[in-house]
Amino acid sequence: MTEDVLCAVHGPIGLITLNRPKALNALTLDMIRVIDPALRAWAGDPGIRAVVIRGAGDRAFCAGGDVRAVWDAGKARQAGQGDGRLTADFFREEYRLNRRIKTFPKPYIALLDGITMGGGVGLSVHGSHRVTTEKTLLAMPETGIGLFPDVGGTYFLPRLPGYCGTYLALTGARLQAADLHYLGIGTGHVPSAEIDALVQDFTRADWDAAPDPYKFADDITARYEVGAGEPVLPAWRETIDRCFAADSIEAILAALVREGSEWADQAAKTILSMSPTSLKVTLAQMRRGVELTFDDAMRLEFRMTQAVMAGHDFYEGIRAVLVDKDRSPRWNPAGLDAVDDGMIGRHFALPDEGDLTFGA
Ligand code: QUE
Repeated sequence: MTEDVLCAVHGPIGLITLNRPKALNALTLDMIRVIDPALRAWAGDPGIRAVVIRGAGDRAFCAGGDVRAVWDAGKARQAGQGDGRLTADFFREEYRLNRRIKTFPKPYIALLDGITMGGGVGLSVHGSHRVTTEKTLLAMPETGIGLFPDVGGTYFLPRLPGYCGTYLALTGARLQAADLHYLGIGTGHVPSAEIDALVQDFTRADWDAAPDPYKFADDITARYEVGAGEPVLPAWRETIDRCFAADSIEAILAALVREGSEWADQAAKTILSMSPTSLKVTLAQMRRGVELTFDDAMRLEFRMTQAVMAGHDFYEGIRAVLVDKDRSPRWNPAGLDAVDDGMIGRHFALPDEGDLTFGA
């Protein structure tokens, strides 16, 4: 057992507390292996009316998956030590958990009171409710570590308004609460100082008296509701839709340069710092994702992880961002022109591991 996540019943509420505050509550395989069976049990327990998930500490909901541990396993395997099993098991079980949240038959309320990236987005975006605060900061930053926006990014990003999902996926842009509400990701906004009171209200509420538990969750949140402020995305929305609709990274960059604005120049600069392979794979992923069911999207992502684990940039990205922290990754291939269609296509091919399967 692990203390890194706490699953407890408080009256009608199943409460999940991600409990690695020093690691910004980054999600480990051990934590996944606690959360998934808890959700399965609570789904079938008539005494549980809703699930609330939050992060411990005052900084983060969840900074992502424990990609450092995956990196360690992959590096060890490359050195002929260990079987590297975590490089498949972590993603397989994380994506099954994402699906359990997507299909959870009761209100699932994520309290995004702090940093929410990658795997943390996967623990929240597929549920029914996301409460933001003035501390919420959400991003899908994986192109910066040689990965791609996974945990269901294939499904939810192409379904955001216009081409905002492609913009978020390629640039890893960090969004505050107001923009999350503009995009339809936020479902309520409360002061960070009221989060404990809100949790207590969820646990003390008379859910039996509520005809619609989903509306009831909103009504309880509304007791503390304040305005999330003014979003910044609307000002860039026409630019985003003009530029990020293009069908190649090179064309998106050219469109951004044509805009001739400070904002577009900054977006282009950010994109040029990301893994060229990740960028091209991610754009293909976004375009495929529009037409996929959730399950097909997760199967595709699992395929993509296994190609990434067999490649170079993930190891270099984690080295630069989380291990050496020099923030100077040396991508290989180093330029967009050197990433050919065959390399992209291999990311969507059936891996040795076989496809991701879903049990009962
Ligand atoms: C991109 C990412 C992640 C990231 C940084 C990126 C990510 C992730 C972490 C992270 C942060 C703090 C920790 C930790 C992991 O950082 O997915 O263990 O303590 O989990 O640029 O995708």
